[in-house]
Amino acid sequence: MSRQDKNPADGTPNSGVVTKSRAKTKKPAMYKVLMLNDDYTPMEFVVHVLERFFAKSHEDAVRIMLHVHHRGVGVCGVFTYEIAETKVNQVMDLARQHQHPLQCTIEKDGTE
Ligand code: TYC
Repeated sequence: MSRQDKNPADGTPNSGVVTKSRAKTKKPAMYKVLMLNDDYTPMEFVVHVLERFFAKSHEDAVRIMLHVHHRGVGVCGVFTYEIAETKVNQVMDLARQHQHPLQCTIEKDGTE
């Protein structure tokens, strides 16, 4: 029996079973970017925001905008915190530039 076949701690023989140990990687916490309805922001502007900052197709953007319009709130996407925060800032900055009251917030994603 060679040296490698013994447990270095106490010198007892190893089982010979090869086990793989992998460093534990944790998935990052994810955050939903939520869009809120209001009475003044034009529908086309919301669709544009969804296409530009959330890479939605025109059809998806219209669907999400109408969901928010009818239900009051909707999910634009799910991201790590830093990205979610950046998206919210981009949306709010553009809305402010156009003097629309559009509001966007972050909510921690429960699934994970
Ligand atoms: N309710 C707005 C309107 O009738 C449209 C709208 C949709 C505004 C979604 C905000 O997040 C929003 N012009």
